Amino acid sequence: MQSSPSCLSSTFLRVVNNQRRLKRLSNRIPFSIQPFSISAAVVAAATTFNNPPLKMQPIKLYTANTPNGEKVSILCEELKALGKLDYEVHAIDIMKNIQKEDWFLKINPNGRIPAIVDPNNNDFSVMESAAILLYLEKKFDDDHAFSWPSTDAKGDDYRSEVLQWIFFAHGGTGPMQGQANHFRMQAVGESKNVIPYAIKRYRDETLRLYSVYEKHLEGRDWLVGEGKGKYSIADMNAFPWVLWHKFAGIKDEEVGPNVTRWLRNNLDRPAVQKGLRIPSETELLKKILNEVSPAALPTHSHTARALLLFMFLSHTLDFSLFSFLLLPPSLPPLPPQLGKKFSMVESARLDAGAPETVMDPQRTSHFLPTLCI
Ligand SMILES: N[C@@H](CCC(=O)N[C@@H](CS)C(=O)NCC(=O)O)C(=O)O
Repeated sequence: MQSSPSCLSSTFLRVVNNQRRLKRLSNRIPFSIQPFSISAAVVAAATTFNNPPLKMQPIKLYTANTPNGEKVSILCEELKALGKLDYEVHAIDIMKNIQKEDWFLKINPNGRIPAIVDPNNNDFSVMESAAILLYLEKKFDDDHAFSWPSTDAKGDDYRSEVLQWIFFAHGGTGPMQGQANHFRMQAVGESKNVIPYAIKRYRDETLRLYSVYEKHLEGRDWLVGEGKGKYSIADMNAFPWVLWHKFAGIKDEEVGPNVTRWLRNNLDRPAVQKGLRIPSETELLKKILNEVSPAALPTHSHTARALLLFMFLSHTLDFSLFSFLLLPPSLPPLPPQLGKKFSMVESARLDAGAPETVMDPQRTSHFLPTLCI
C-alpha cells in the first residue's frame, strides 16, 4: 500500500483541518483542561497520519468462532486498527457443513475455516490459518508493526523465529490439542474403549508443548524479539489455541505462570478482544473469557472514558479507532450464527475433568467431525 501524492495531500488537509478545529475548540475550553487538547492534537495528528483513507477493497474472511478462525480475525482487527486493512466477515456454520459446499471448496479445497479471498489481488484465495497470517502480514503490515524488516540487523533472525513458533504451533499445538479436544469431547459410541488412552496421549502431548512455551516465556512478554519481545503474528497464531486449553482437559493451573501472563498480555489488546468476537460473541467464548481469565477483560477508567468523550466531541479523531473504550467489559451477545450449535459440545465440559466424565451414552453417532486441528 504505497502513499500516492493525492493521498498525502488529502492526509495533510485532514491534519490541517483537524488542527483548525482543535484551535477553535481550545479557545472555548477552560484552561484547566487545555493539556487534554494539546495531547488530543498530538494524537489527532498521529492518528491521521497512521490512518490514511484506505484504497482497498475489503478482504473477505470466511470464519467461525474457533481457535483457527480467531487467530486470523485478531490480525485483521490489529491491521484494521492501524488503518491498514479493511475486511468483511462471512460467518460459516461449520455444524451445518457449509465449509464442505462446492462454492467454499473453490476457496479452500480442504473444506475448513478460516479462508480469505483478496479482491485486491484478482480474488486470490488463501487457506490454512498460519498461511493467511503470513499473507496478510506481507501484504498489509508494510510498517512492520507485527514483524521485522530485513533491513534491521536481526530482522531475518526474528523472521526465522516467527516462522519457527508458527510451525511449532501449526504442526504441534493445533493438531495435538485438536485431537485432545476430539477424543475428550466428541468421540463417542463404539470407540469409547480407545478413548481414555487417546485422551491421555493427546492431553499429555499438548501439556508438553505448553511447557515449551512456559520455559521460553520466562522473563518475556512475547514469543519473539529483543528483550521481553515484541507482539507479532507468532503470538497471534498460538494464543487462541492456548486460550481454549480447558477444552483439552487442561486446567488453568497446569498452563504455567508465564503462559498465563502471556495470555493476559494478549487479552489486554483491544484488537484481540474484538477479534475473538468475530463473527459473533458466543456463550462459549464468554465462558472461556470469564472462567479462564476473569481479570483479563478490559476495564475502563473514568479518566479514559472522559478523554474519549472529549476527543469525540472535538471531532478530531477517527472515532472508530477508539470505540473499543466504550465497550462494556462483557459485550451484549450478538445474534449467534454459530453460538447455539457450537455450544452443542457442552460448555460444561470446559471444566477439566476425568476422562470418564465425557462419555455420553445418549450419543449414537460413531464420530463427530474433528472441529479444529
Ligand atoms: N490447519 C487448518 C485447520 C482448520 C480447521 O481445523 N478448521 C476447523 C475449525 S477450527 C473446521 O473448519 N472444522 C470443520 C470441519 O472439519 O469440517 C488451519 O489452520 O486453518
